[in-house]
Amino acid sequence: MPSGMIPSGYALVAGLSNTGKSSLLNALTETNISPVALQPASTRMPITAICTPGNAQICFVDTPPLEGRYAWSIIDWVDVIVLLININTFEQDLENPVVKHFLRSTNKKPVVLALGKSDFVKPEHRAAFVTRATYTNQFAGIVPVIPILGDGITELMDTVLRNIPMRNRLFPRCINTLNSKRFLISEQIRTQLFSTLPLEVAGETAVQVEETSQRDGKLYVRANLIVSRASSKGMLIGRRGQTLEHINKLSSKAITEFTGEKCRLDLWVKVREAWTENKTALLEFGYVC
Ligand SMILES: Nc1nc2c(ncn2[C@@H]2O[C@H](COP(=O)(O)OP(=O)(O)OP(=O)(O)O)[C@@H](O)[C@H]2O)c(=O)[nH]1
Ligand SMILES: [Mg+2]
Repeated sequence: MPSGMIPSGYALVAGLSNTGKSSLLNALTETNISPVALQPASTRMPITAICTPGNAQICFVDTPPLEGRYAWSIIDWVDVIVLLININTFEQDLENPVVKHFLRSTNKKPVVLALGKSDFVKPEHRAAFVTRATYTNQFAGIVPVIPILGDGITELMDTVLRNIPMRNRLFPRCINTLNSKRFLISEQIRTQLFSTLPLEVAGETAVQVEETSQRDGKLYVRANLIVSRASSKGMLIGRRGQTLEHINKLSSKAITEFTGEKCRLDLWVKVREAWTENKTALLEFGYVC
């Protein structure tokens, strides 16, 4: 084998909405890079995190739910697919037309089945679920996982690693993500909107990070929350600015946890009428239209 060759490649994390894909990416890469949320379809663009088990490199790609089209579009450039399906519903979910079609589209790439939310099943019963799953498809591995507790993560990592090809290093040693820091910070803020605002308003609010810099030993972030209707502005700000202050507090905490730097966040609310119906604005704010 030529010198310099190491296991280096991409692993796609795919699954139906709210199965725990972002939680899984964070557990695999021991980061908080991908925001986790209670409500479905919270991830809207891929989030990447590169980890280095041993001398290897794996770039995990967290994707929006399979019900959308993003995960499908990158099948061709990944080496392994981790399909995350909840343990309790895996038989029905593997019969779901979207999942079936996705599995047919994987072009013979190795697919590792991760049985998520395994805490819903007693530990002594999990092996039986794995056995049942082996009869459903030709998986490169089947691993029960509980991302929020870290259970099954080492086994899943080993299974993925076995399917990563040997090649020259794909990623420079100094990087741990392919996303920009501004984008990742904007996603941390965007996720907090969903736990604070009515779903409809949160869904129509874009986050645009305008500045990240160092000030007084802290990470300074200035961001705009862009609403699509003037009537939503008041809702975002709240009585005497209380709602905005709450969003600021939650977001600063999330950014600090993600970056490891104490954050000072400056949030501004702006109106851009009907931006959700404007293709240029959608692209500008990072949405696939
Ligand atoms: N009980 C339990 N909850 C989990 C587990 N993994 C994730 N969750 C929870 O499931 C919810 C969704 O988690 P996410 O990681 O955001 O799920 P996702 O698949 O990325 O969601 P979308 O991006 O919206 O499709 C959150 O409330 C998580 O805390 C698990 O193993 N067990
Ligand atoms: Mg997600």
